[in-house]
Amino acid sequence: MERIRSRYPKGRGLKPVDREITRLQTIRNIIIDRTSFIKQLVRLLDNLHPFYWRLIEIEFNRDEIHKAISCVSKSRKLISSFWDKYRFLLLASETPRELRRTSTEARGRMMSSIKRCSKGLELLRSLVVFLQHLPSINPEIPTIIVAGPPSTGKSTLIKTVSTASPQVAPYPFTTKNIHIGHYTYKDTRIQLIDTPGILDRSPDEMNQVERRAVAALKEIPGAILYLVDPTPTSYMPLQDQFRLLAKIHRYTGGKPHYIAVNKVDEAPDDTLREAEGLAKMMIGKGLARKYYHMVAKDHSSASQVVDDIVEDSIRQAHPVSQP
Ligand SMILES: Nc1nc2c(ncn2[C@@H]2O[C@H](COP(=O)(O)OP(=O)(O)O)[C@@H](O)[C@H]2O)c(=O)[nH]1
Ligand SMILES: [Mg+2]
Repeated sequence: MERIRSRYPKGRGLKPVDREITRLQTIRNIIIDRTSFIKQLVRLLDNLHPFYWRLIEIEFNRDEIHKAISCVSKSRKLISSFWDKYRFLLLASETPRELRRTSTEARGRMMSSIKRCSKGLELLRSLVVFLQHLPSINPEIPTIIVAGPPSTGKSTLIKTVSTASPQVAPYPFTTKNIHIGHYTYKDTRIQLIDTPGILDRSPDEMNQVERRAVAALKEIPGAILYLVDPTPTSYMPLQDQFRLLAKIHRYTGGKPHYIAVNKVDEAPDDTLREAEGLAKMMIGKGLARKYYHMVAKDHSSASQVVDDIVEDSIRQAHPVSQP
């Protein structure tokens, strides 16, 4: 509305009828121009992966989004049809009074048709801003989501195996970041995701937003790699590390889970044996498929684990098509 006011042509030197037509055209152009994002937005939302929808739905109501879009689309059509209709009525006006009356009516109808959508436009504006700040996770490619208590070596693993340094992106609606690394196994491009502060603690301790942000990860195809730390300086006792896996599993279920007992270069033998026993128990309970020993700092050890997970889970679910 401000834009319309500031760009409203004075129409000096024009015939009254031309002046009114120019004014109407200005209103039409501004509204159509400023709402043209709607087409792109519709195309984008139509093809949006469920992962991103789940994130959107943490803050936005899907029905309200669709209502806002339909309001704006309808208003755009109406405004175009008003323009078609009223420019002829303006030309056909026989008296200055009729010209003024027709012009006022035309402007009023255009403005009110878009004003009806002002709440919706507000909503769509924040949606667009939200979409622009989404982390660049590609939910179409096989993904290993790295989970586990703090200091178990998640970031180290991703750094060791990634072809480039991992990207860090804010995770919507949380204060947390998401780290994304890339890896290629034979012809398969793999994405590795680390979510510090999210998959490293019990969902019981999370607020609702964080829990829903975790739940959104369910929509990404792939596997969960759960790291444990069997060294004496671990962040939490070994038993608790495995208990946490069981808790997280409720939120990440549906994907194959793998356990990597990390830092075996520094782990005492008895703790390693204990970790092995606990890992087997988890597999027995159906909470994990396999377990590995790993040294995340070591490239060959880390990539062996990742390769095996790819072999075991991801390639079956996403067969690589022949070129
Ligand atoms: N000895 C040893 N230390 C490791 C290994 N992997 C990671 N670390 C160390 O463990 C600490 C925590 O690792 P980090 O990757 O930050 O853990 P995160 O909190 O799970 O991301 C760091 O000091 C790493 O250097 C490993 O395989 N062996
Ligand atoms: Mg980390």
